[in-house]
This record gives sequence, structure tokens and C-alpha cells, in this order.
Amino acid sequence: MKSVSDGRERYSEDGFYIWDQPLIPAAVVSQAIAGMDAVRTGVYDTGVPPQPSYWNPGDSPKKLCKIEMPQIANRAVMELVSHPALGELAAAVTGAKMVQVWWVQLLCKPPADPDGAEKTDVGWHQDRQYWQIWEEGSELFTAWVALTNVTAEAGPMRFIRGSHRWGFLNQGDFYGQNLETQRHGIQAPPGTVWDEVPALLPPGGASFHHCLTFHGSGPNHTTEFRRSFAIHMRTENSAPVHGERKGLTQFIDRPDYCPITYHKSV
Ligand SMILES: O=C(O)CCC(=O)C(=O)O
Repeated sequence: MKSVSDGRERYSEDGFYIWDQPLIPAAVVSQAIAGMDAVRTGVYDTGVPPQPSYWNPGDSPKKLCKIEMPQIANRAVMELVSHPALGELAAAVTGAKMVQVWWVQLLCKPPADPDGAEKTDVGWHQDRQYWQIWEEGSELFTAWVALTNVTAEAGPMRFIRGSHRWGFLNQGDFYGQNLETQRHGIQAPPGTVWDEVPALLPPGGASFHHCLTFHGSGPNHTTEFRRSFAIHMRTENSAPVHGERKGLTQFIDRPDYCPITYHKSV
């Protein structure tokens, strides 16, 4: 049986931690799936649309669906994103005194297109590359929550063990579509090894990864959508550059959009 206490050590050694048991209750997961489908069709029960996104209602269902800040558009998605079990485990794994959700992405990876026209890989990258808006050294990480069974065939995320200690390389590309070629363009420090670990998760399971950990994912060879939320979190040791609120940090003073899901009581 997995224990919370090994999470802290694994996260700090490997740069990620995989909680391969249901953490979020099944009812919350199934409501969030319905919420995800509503957002995908442009129906927002809060009356608020998501933020501008790569994928929009009406786009091809064969494309990787990535929608920004879906929790502001749907209450069931907000319930999942702000679930206390997730905040508590995130704090235990990272050692945080405070955990805030500061940005969320809905990710729905369709089954691989048989004629190969639409590619749905997520190229190797370090999240920090896209998060320059935060001060250097800010403690930023992601909880990736599975809503469906993420098997080896479903195009799971793959983490590179220990790569959070390679520093910021600025050599990744989320939209890269050939993981093998791309991998050879990443100059890992001498003496390190490229050790890929798939995050296999049941519905309601979660992985946690450091903002410098290289990760990516290949095609989904199942017949079902691979559904998840990438929930970007921060600890008390983080601050926006120059204290500015813009782009990805624009909502951090709004707990109704960016809930604080853990606060250690003294
Ligand atoms: O869903 C994926 O395959 C990748 C997601 C990702 O890059 C992230 O959560 O940081």
C-alpha cells in the first residue's frame, strides 16, 4: 500500500510522484467528466467562458483538446480542482505550508487518428519554459489528475527521472510531434541518464511534477479519450516577477478562480 510519507522523498529525488490509486472520489470524477463535456461543447454553468484556448468548441474532435481555466466555466470541474484531498497530498509531497491552484488546463487526448493526419503527442518540455512570469526559484508544480484509466496504451505522460536537477534548459516544445527526434535535441548534462517513467493512473489518480521535470506523451492507442486536468499549483515560496498580475498570474488574487487548497494551521 502506498503511503503519503514516501511521496516527499520520491518527489524530491525523481522530480515527480505518481499516486496510482483513486484520490478523488468516483462521484466527483464522473461529475467532472460531464463538466468537461459541457465545456467542450461551449456550455458554461457559471456563465463564465474559459480563457482563450488552443482548442475551441466546434474544433476537430481528433485534435488534442486543451482548454485554459475550465474551472471558471463549470462548477463540477471547480469541485475536482479544489478537492481537499488533492491539496493535502500536494502539500505532503512538496513540503508546502500553502498550496494554491493558479492555472488549470483541460486535456483530452483523442484516440490516434488512423490516417495519421492529426497528431496528438505532447512534446518533451519543462513547464518552466512557459512560466517565465514567475520569479526564479518559485516553487511551482503540477498535479495531473486522470479522469479515465490511463494505461500504457492511452498515451500516458512520461517523466524523465531526475531531470528537475538539470537546470532550466529551454530546449523543449510542448507542441513537438516527434518525441524521438526531439529527445536527441535535448542536451542533458554530462553523466545523466534519460530514464522515462510512464504515469499510469486509474480514474481519480494523480501525478505531481516539478516545473523543471522534462515530460511529454505519445499517441493514445485506445478507443477512448484520455481525459485529465493539469492543475498548476504553487507554494508559499513563489512570487510573480515584479509582483505583476498578468497572463498566467492575472487571477491569483481571486480565490473563486484560483483556490487555496491547503494552508497549514500553526
Ligand atoms: O497531458 C499531457 O500529456 C502533458 C501535460 C503537461 O504537459 C503538463 O501537465 O504539464
